[in-house]
Parts: sequence; C-alpha cells; structure tokens
Amino acid sequence: MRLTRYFLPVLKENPAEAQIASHRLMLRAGMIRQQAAGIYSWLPLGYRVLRRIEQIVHEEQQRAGHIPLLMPTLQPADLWRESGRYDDYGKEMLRIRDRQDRDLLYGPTNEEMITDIFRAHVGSYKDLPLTLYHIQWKFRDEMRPRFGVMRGREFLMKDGYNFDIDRDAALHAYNRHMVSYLRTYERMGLTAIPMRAASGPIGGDDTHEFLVLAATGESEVFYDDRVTALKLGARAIDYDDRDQVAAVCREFTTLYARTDETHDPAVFETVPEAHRKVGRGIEVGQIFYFSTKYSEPMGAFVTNAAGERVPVHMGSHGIGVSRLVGAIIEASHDDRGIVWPEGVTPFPVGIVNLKQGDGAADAACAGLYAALTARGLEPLYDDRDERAGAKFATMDLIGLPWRITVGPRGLAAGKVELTCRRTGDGEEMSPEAAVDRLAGIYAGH
Ligand code: P5A
Repeated sequence: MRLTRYFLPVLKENPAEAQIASHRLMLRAGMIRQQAAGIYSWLPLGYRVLRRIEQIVHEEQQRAGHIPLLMPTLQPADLWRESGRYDDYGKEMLRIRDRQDRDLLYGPTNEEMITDIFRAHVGSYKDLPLTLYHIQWKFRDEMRPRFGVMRGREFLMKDGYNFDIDRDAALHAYNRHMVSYLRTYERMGLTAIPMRAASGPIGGDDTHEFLVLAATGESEVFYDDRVTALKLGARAIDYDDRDQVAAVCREFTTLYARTDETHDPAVFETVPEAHRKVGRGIEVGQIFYFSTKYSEPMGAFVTNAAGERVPVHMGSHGIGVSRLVGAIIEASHDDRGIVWPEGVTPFPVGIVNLKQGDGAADAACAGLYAALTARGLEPLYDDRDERAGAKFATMDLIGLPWRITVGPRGLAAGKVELTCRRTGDGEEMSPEAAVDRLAGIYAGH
C-alpha cells in the first residue's frame, strides 16, 4: 500500500478524552473513530489489525476441531424467555421492538440461540462431541463504557459453545478451549494468564478468565509471578488426547492466579513471599462450564447409548476480539507509539523513502515494494513528499515492527537500512538481503 493512496488520518495532538495509552494511540494512529459512547468505526489501519486477530482466532479454533458458523446480531426475545434470562439481564440488554410489535434484542451473547440451533438438528449422542463458534458483534449497554475499544458497548467477540454427552466430555471441551486460547494469545505476542474467576450472568461453577497484566487493567489480580514465565511454545498438541490436554491445563493453573472475585488470602499466604504479586489485568477471554443450565429448560436433549433422553452438557467460551486490539497496545508501546508484535501487525514492514522524486531512491523503493509483495509481505510505502523526521514519526506512531529506509547516500553503496521498531537497532544491507531477512522473520507468523 502506498501511503499517498491510503486513508491514514493520524492526529498530531493527544486527544483529550483518552485516559489510557491504547485509547490515545488508537485515536492518534487513525485506527478508530468514536461514533457514540462505546461505539466505534474501525478505520482502515485498525480494521487490518482486527482482521489479523480474527484470522488467528479462526485458525486456532479450527485447529482444536471447532466449527465456525454465523448467527445474527438481533435475536428474538422469546428464546431468552425460555432460559429465564430475558428479565435477569437487566439494563445491559438493548431491547428493540419491530414493526409487528415483536420483541427483539441485540445479542450480548448467544447461549440461547446456539441451544436452539442444536435442539432443532441434533438428537443422538452419535453426533457428539460438537463445538460451534462464531465471531460476531455484541452489544452490552455498559454503565461506563470507557478506555476506547477496551470496554465498548458494541464489541466484537469470538464465542464458542460445546455440546457433550456427559460431564467428563464437557470438561475435556473446557480444557481444549483453555489450551487453544493459550496458543491464540501467544501468537498475538501476549502473555494471558488463566485465572480462576466468577461466572456472573453466564452461569456455572467452572470458569477461568484470561488476563493480560497491565497497570491500566480493570481487574485486580493476585498471582504467583512464576506463572508469567509459562509458555506453550511450539509444542505439538493433540486436541483429542484428553490426558495431554488436561496435563497442559494443570501446568498453567496450578500456581496461584486469581481475580479479586475468587481471591483467597489464606491460600495466597502459602505462596513464597518473593513470588506473591498483586497487580491489575485486562480480561481478554473467559471460559465456562455450566452443565445443563440451558439445555434442560430449552429442551436440548439427545438419546444416549442406553437409549435414554438426556440433556446435553454445555459450556461457552469467549475471546474479546476488539478488546484485544487495545490490550496488545497496552502491553506493547513506548513513548513514540505502538510496537506491534509480528503476529498482528497491520503491515509487516514500512518503507521510508528519504528523497521522494530522486530517480534512484524511487526505483529502489519500487523494487523493494515488488519483491516484498511477491514474498507475501505487503509493505506500507511512505511515498509522501515529506521530511524524513515526519515520516519516521508516522512509522513509529503506527508501530510497524520493521522499517526499511531508502536514501540516495546508502544506495550509492548499494545499501538500505533495516530497523527494528522495538529495539531501534538498524542494520545496513542490500535490498535483497533486507527482503530475505524479513521473509525469514515472518515465516513463523
Ligand atoms: C462466553 C462466550 C461470555 O459472554 N458467552 C459466550 C460467554 N463471556 S464474557 O466473559 O462475558 O465475554 C467474553 C469476552 O468478551 C470481552 N468483553 C468485552 N470486550 C469489549 N467491551 C466489552 N464491553 C466487553 N465485555 C466482554 C472480554 O474479553 C470477555 O472476556
């Protein structure tokens, strides 16, 4: 993409309404625009990141054997009357009446609707296990929408729902989600710690939240800091292997890590003092096992192997897709701007032409652009007629992990400079070597 043909409305000044870094940087980098309290348009740069995050979520869900579908944002109120949640949900639910006077709502979550789909089409244990998920906009009329996309009213969520024949099978689905979430967050360059939590309006006894540690997080967290060193890494996971998946979950949930809702000071005291930490975290996901809470009242029954009709065991599992954009920035920025992890960056590399209009510089940039594109690495090429300082400031603000700087002086020696956004370190090399280096870096992403 050439910057002169793109739409990147960066702001020079710090927006007064933004209280935290991620909100400020998303506005300044031209990623979002607020349309109403807690409701945002995703401008092209922000939209690219959102799509990258969605893509990673899709890949990891499908790797775990979960099946994508798409349910609507609007739901009939009658479904929620069946589960009993229509009245319970209170003012957070946006209620709508259509021209026929039928009650609708803008879905805050989809347990009822997916249960309806299940009961209409599945009747036998032979069709289980089954996990369906979608990535869809939600609406919750939050009392205090704030921090930009972090606590929105309209927000994008991945929500998945498992259907299993009994408690053991459903707990395997729970564990499978935990492991697939760990991999999902790691691919985004995040450390998200599973913490025992409370279930709120979704229900059930087993639930973990995934928290990214950040001073601006909304949840208070208590943890043994050795938990932050745990990594899933590149190890192979067989998602059908119940023991292996359960062992990974034990590895990640044995050390003390809880939110304030489940914190137990007496147990926390048993953590060695040097490792006992109190901090704040951003909740980027939550998984639940709630047994037959929805299947029983809504009549989602299957015939088991003995020929009896039994309610299915269910759980639901959410990732805050739009919130993640903010959470990643909170975890990865400096005083000059965003520092995208390679896994989610809107463009893998920026090209800065120090002397637009110079024949050799323009030709070298065009050559780099073509070579990078041919390797699947679409660059953002700053081809504006601007001072070098202004170009560098824009690149630093929008946070592309790598930058190639092209100028007549370097080119005279056959060199361009490849610079790492995170460290600021630059290295001179031939344009071909820069392309090869980047192809190597991105091969794993
Ligand atoms: C699990 C999937 C659920 O709704 N039902 C379907 C279950 N869980 S949850 O914890 O309430 O939400 C899942 C994740 O969505 C994100 N989230 C939000 N993101 C932005 N703005 C909001 N107002 C908001 N509310 C929830 C969180 O990341 C949460 O973990």
